[in-house]
Amino acid sequence: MDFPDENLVTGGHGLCAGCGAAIGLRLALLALGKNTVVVNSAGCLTLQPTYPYTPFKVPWIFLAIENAGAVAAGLSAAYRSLGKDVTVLCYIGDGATFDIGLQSLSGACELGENFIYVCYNNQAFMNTGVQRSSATPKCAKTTTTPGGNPFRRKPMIRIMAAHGIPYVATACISYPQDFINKLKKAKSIKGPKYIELLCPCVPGWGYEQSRTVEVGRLAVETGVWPLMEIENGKFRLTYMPKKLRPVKEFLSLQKRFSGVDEKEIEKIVRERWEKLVDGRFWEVDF
Ligand SMILES: Cc1ncc(C[n+]2csc(CCOP(=O)(O)OP(=O)(O)O)c2C)c(N)n1
Ligand code: SF4
Ligand SMILES: [Mg+2]
Repeated sequence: MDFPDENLVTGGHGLCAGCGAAIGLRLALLALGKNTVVVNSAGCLTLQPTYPYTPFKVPWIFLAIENAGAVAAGLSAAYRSLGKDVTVLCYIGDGATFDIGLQSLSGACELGENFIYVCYNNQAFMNTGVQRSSATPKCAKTTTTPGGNPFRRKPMIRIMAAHGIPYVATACISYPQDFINKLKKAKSIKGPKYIELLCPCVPGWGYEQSRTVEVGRLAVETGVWPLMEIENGKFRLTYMPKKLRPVKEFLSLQKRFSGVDEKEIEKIVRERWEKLVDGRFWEVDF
C-alpha cells in the first residue's frame, strides 16, 4: 500500500478501544501530511486532545457544533489572503454534519472556499449517548429509537453533489488505500470537497471492540456502504466486490440491528446496488 511515513497522531487518547473514527483521522493525517489544520466540532473526536494535552502533531481547532463550514471557509479565505498554502481538514461527526451544522456547510460550499470536509459517519450522536441522527440507517436501534429507526436516512451524498462542488465521495476506514487516494485527489482539487467516511462505533453499534475493521469491511462487501466518488459531476464506483455477500453477515454482528427483517433490508440494499452499478446515482437514496 502507498502509505506516507509520518504518523501525525501519537499514542494516548480518551476514546473507546476500537474506535473507527480515531482510525479515520489517523489515516486522514497520513494522507494529507503536516501542513494541515484540523477543524473539529463537538462530538466524540473532541475528546482526542484534552487541553493541555494533544496527541496531534498538527494544529487543531475546536468549535461549536454548528460552525464547521463557516470556520473552514474563514480559514481558507485567511490563508489565501496571507498567501499561505495550508490544507484545511474538517473532521466532523454525522450529527454535526447532517443535522446541526448543515446550513454552515452548505454556505461554505456556496462560497466555493478551499477545504476538505470529512464527515466521520458513525450513524448517530454517539458522544451524548447514541441518539438517532438523520444519518442513522432505517431500523437501527438507538436510545431515541429503541424499537428501531422509523425514518429514512437523509440523502447527504446527493445533497452535497447537488451543491455542484468539484468532489464528493464515500469511504470506509476498512479500505485505507481507497480513502487515502480520495484524500490525495481532494487535496489536488481547488474548492470544497466532501468525503463521507463510514466509521464503525463499538458501543453505538454494539459489537466486539476487536471487530471494527471487519464490521466496516462487511458494510462494503455486502453493498450496504458502496465506495464511490462524484468528480466534477461524474459518478463512479471506486470498488466493486466480485460478488456481494449476504447483508445478514453485516447485520448479525451488531446489537443495533437485532430483530430486524433481514430479508427486507437485503432487498433494499440489492435494488440500490443495481442502480449504482447502472450509473443511476441520482435515483439512489444514499
Ligand atoms: C447546539 C448543540 N447542540 C447539542 C450539543 C451537544 N452535543 C455535543 S457532542 C454531540 C454529539 C454529536 O454527534 P456527532 O456529530 O454525530 O458526533 P459523534 O458524537 O457521533 O462523534 C452533541 C449533540 C452541542 N454541543 N451543541
Ligand atoms: S462512542 Fe463510538 S465514536 Fe465515540 S469514542 Fe467510542 S467508538 Fe468512537
Ligand atoms: Mg455521530
